[in-house]
Amino acid sequence: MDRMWAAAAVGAGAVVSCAGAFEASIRVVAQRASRVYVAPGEVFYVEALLTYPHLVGGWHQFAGVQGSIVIDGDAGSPSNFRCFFSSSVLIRWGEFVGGSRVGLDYELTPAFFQGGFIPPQIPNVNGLLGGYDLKIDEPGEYGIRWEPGPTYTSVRLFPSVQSPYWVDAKTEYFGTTVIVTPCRPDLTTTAIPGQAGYGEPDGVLNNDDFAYYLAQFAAGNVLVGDQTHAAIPDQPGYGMPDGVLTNDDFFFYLAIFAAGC
Ligand SMILES: [Ca+2]
Repeated sequence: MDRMWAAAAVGAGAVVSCAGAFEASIRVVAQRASRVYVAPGEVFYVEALLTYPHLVGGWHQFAGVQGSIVIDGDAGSPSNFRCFFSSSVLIRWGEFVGGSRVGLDYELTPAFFQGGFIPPQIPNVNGLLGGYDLKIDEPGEYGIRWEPGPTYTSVRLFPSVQSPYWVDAKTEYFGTTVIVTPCRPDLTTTAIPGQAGYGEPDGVLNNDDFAYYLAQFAAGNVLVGDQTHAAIPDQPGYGMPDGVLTNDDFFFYLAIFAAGC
């Protein structure tokens, strides 16, 4: 066994001194993004992606994962569940509860260790834990996140499929936000901060919405101001927030405001 593994194993909470080697993340995205706007009933694609350092030389050949893709209020109706890894004795896919996928369970039975991912042979690769199409009819803002399972509160890394040793990786979780709206430029009820309905859409598009956007944009509020990646329709990323606030966002909002609902 590799010396780093000898120092770090086994499932006993041993101190890990090799920074980075035992870190992992699980990221849930919608339409590949951490924030997305959709119309009521519009189908969008949800994925949960696993990342961990797949180091050349025999470490981390296997990752154990357990958990669920959970949506606020279990909203929506899903279809077309798929997984990069084919279904096998290693993988139990769980069930849908509304739009949530509950019990997405990658667990080997009946061997002496549990776990379930053999990554492609590429360093630091993203592995698709699971993905599916989802549609939500009710307007609102919905968080979608990974919820670790009862047994594995983090990603477990194994040096090989057969190994009885493992390390609980330091695992980061990232979620996504889906904004379901029948009228995207409708952002607020009033333009006056502190009044009821400030920052809450009311189904009416008027100058208050424009004033509200302008104020949020000027204040550098990325969560409202960031609306698009590209400036030109038909360019990749048009209408897709990218986490960066630029003048393109302002001109995009201007365009959708002028187009009306
Ligand atoms: Ca409004």
